[in-house]
Amino acid sequence: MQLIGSTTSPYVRRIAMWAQVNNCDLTRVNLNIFGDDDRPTMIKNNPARKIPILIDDEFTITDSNNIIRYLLDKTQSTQLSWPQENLLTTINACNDSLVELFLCKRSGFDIQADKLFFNLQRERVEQTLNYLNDHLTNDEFKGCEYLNISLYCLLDWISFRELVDFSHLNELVALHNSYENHQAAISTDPRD
Ligand SMILES: N[C@@H](CCC(=O)N[C@@H](CS)C(=O)NCC(=O)O)C(=O)O
Repeated sequence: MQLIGSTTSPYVRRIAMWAQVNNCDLTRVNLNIFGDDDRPTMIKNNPARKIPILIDDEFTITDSNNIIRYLLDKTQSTQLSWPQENLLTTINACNDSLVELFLCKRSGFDIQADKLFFNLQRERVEQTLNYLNDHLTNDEFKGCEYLNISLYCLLDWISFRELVDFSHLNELVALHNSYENHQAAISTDPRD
């Protein structure tokens, strides 16, 4: 199976890390998705023009939520429960808002400006991080490897891109630190 993505995307990294931990053999195809050379490969495989994309022989699956569902099924692993799906949605909401803000910043906007769009994203990021900090020690969070990996990838991307300060959120800091010597975290580090 091929995982089409980039080395920096937190959505791609969570799939790559989960696959590595679960001995699921994925060949990574890393693209510069905004570059003229690589962009056609992404567009050809996903009309929504986003990564990650998984290719399993003739079958193409887009979106990290669908990809993990497919891989859990294929490896006969337990799917996420509904409460776990809700927690994943919360992680994704935070991640999506940060991606939007990151792209706005790269486009030259002042993302600290008092504008409805920026205010909504900043509010969502702050509140979802608070919520996750309060809930990640719950059994349903702790019991789900994919949730832990997904949140770690978000937090490490926040650190890597210096997006927001979460140093006052002790449980998030503890989770981030807990992956420091984790082999799959090291081998998928976007800084390399
Ligand atoms: N819901 C998607 C989000 C994926 C996503 O936002 N990927 C980013 C990279 S981190 C992307 O491809 N962005 C391209 C764009 O926004 O044009 C998923 O879970 O896979």
